[in-house]
Formats: sequence, structure tokens, C-alpha cells
Amino acid sequence: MRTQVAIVGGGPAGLLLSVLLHKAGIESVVLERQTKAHVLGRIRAGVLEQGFVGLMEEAGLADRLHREGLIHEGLSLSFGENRFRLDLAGLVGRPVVVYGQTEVTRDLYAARDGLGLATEFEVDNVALAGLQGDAPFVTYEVDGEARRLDCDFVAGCDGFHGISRQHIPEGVRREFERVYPFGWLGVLSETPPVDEELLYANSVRGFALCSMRSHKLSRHYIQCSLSDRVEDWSDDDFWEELKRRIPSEFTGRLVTGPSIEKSIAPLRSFVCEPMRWGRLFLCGDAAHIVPPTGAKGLNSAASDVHYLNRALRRFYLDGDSEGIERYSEQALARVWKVERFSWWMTSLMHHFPDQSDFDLRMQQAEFAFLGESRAAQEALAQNYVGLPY
Ligand code: RFL
Ligand code: PHB
Repeated sequence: MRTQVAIVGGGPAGLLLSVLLHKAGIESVVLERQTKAHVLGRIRAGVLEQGFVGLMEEAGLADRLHREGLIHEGLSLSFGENRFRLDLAGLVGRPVVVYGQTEVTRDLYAARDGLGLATEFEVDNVALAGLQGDAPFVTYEVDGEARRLDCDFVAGCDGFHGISRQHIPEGVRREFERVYPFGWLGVLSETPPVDEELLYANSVRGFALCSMRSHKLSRHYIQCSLSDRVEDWSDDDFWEELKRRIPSEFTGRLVTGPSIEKSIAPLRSFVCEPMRWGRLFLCGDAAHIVPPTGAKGLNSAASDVHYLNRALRRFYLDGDSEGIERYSEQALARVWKVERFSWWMTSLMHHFPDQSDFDLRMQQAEFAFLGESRAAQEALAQNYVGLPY
């Protein structure tokens, strides 16, 4: 088989890239390790930046997002009983949109099916070759049968555990990492959200987040120990712990109910440099991971897709390879700012196991300053709604 762009990974980054390329008349094939049902069953991100919404519009796929997405013009941050509202719209004139990654992925697969775009599911043993020449190819297996996909470029959109990144030789590749000493236990429930806006809470017992997917569906997270297992947390224990971590003005309003999904995610910051190796481009979680505190993972996968889509269009439509040559530098410039913001918000809002009394006072002072300073709030809001592409 032959195509112009081989896309390894059918998560949001790979799917969005394929639809945007198709709009420009550029062919691609998506290779996905899992089944479609598995990819659609993942509960992950919930908050979209305007930049992401813009890309869905460009792909012609924003109708349901506009209909069902919840526009959030602000959010709350609390530290113990102290809370303030961050007025995103008032501070930076832009809101965020709450619309689940599951729904984004569903819209993208539906569009690709409608357009008849090629996807190979349940691919195994994917390997990349010829990346330094102008005729790269991808080998893989489906049901034990060996296959080969010849292409002009490979987009490595295969997430943090993918194989693409490993094809950049060790002497060239640099990896930067911080692993945090806690995880997030997430629970999805058919209960109304505790408030109209998101609440990020720091308490002496650790972090908590009250988020949502709709007016009837809530998504909550609490910081947990890395050694905790999902089975250790009954629904009742989860709700009790959440109540202890949010300000008392919210506890009375919290509606509890059975969990529909429950999972634990470790928290990590990670960046791989460079993001291009010859004709291989890394996109999204394949190249970088952020702790979810700033709601940035999916959004920064989308900004990579934006740069790569633009670079490939320039190459195919204008015969200009400058965008391709500058892809890594351009994408990384934004990635590092997003890494900084996510690390900062994680450091401010979590209880660290080895935290000294001094460290706690620093968090409290920073929180108090944020609550009082418009300049500090503006900086937070600017990052939260999304830096420009
Ligand atoms: P994905 O979604 O991991 O997709 C990669 C795809 O590649 C496939 N794959 C392979 N395919 C072929 N061959 C191989 N060898 C392969 N290896 C892997 C995988 O099966 C998969 O389908 O990466 P992508 O597309 O870069 O998208 C990134 C986002 O999924 C991720 O950044 C976000 O979910 C992060 N995230 C959040 N991001 C936000 O912007 N806002 C949020 O509110 C937000 N909340 C979150 C999050 C992530 C979380 N977890 C579970 C880590 C909340 C949580 C709890
Ligand atoms: C979510 O709704 O899943 C969510 C929202 C905000 C975050 C992380 C996750 O910062």
C-alpha cells in the first residue's frame, strides 16, 4: 500500500491530522494498535481551548461541539476554605469549552468513516524505516499477516507508550522528565456537577477537582497515592474523601451517586527533543506529557497538529519545505511554555508527601497573591485559555 502521510496512532492527534490533511487533498492512512471501541472507551480530557475548537471548525467538524459543548467563562480555585473565581472572560476575553475527549474522538472517527478515509485497526509490531531518505515506509502486522505502507512522511501520533519516538537514535534524542509522587483517581458519575464551573481545590488532604461532561454527568478527581489501586477505593470512600477536600460552601451541594468509570493516572511531565527526525514527525503525547492539572495534554497535541498540518500543506501545495524543517523548533517553543504552566499549577495545587512547613507557607502565599493580584490572575488565565499558535 502507498500513501502520502502514514499516521501511526488513531488517537485525537492522528485523527485530527488526517482530516485536516484530507481537506487540503493530502492522502493519509491511520494505523491504530487498538480496536475503535477501545479508543472510544477512554475517558480522558474535558477542557478545550479556543485553538482546538478552531481546528475542529477548520476540519468542518464543530457542529456537535458547538451544540453540546459547555462554554466556561470562569473557574474556581480554592485553598482550604479560601476560594476565588478566575474570570477568564473578564481577564483575557476568551472562555474554554467543556467537551469530552471521548466526544471529540467520536466526531473524528464519524467524519473519517463518512469520508472513507483508511484506518487499519489492531496493528501489531509497527516499525518505521527509511526515515532519513525520501522514501520512508512502515511495516506492521494485522492478524499475523505482514504488511507494508510506503509513504513520503510518517506522523508519530502514537501516544506516550508508542514506538515512533524510539526511532530517533539515542545519540540525537534528549528526554526531559519529572515524575510526581502522586496520581489522580478519577470518577465519572451520572450526577449533576456541584457548580456551573470547574473547581480546583488544594487542601491539607491533597488536591481535588470537580469537573463535568454535561449538566447531568460529573467528572471528579482526587490526588491519591501512587501505591493506591482502583479496587481500594469504594464509591463511598471516594465521595467522603472528596467532601473533605473542597470548601464547605460546596459540600452541602455535592450530589453523590454510583461511579460509571473509575481509574488512576500517574502524573508526569515529559518532553522529547527534537520532534522531527528526517521524515518522522512526533505529535502529541508521543513527544510530550503534562500532568493534567492545567488541562493541557489534548490541547497541546492539537497545537502540534496545527504546525504539522501547515508544514505539510506548504510542502505539498507550495513546494516549500521550510515549515517541515522548522516544525520541531516551532512546536517545542509552545510545548515548553505549556510544560511550565502545567508544572506550576501542579506544584501550587497539590500536597507533596515531602512538603515542609516552609513549602506549605509558600503555596499559601502564592495562592493569596493570586487571589489579590489582577496581573497574576491574568497570567494564569492567559495560559489556561491557551497560548496562541
Ligand atoms: P493518545 O490519545 O494516547 O493516542 C495515541 C494512540 O496511538 C495508539 N498507539 C499505537 N498505534 C499503532 N501502533 C503503535 N505501536 C501504537 N502505540 C500506541 C494508541 O492506542 C492510541 O489510540 O495520544 P494523542 O492523540 O497525542 O492525544 C493526547 C491526549 O489523549 C492526552 O494528552 C490527554 O488525554 C491528556 N489529558 C487532558 N488533556 C487536555 O487537554 N485537557 C484535559 O482536561 C485533560 N485531562 C488528560 C486529562 C489525561 C488524563 N489521563 C488519563 C492521562 C485527564 C486525565 C486523567
Ligand atoms: C476533566 O474534566 O477530565 C478535566 C478537567 C480539567 C483538568 C483535567 C481534567 O485540568
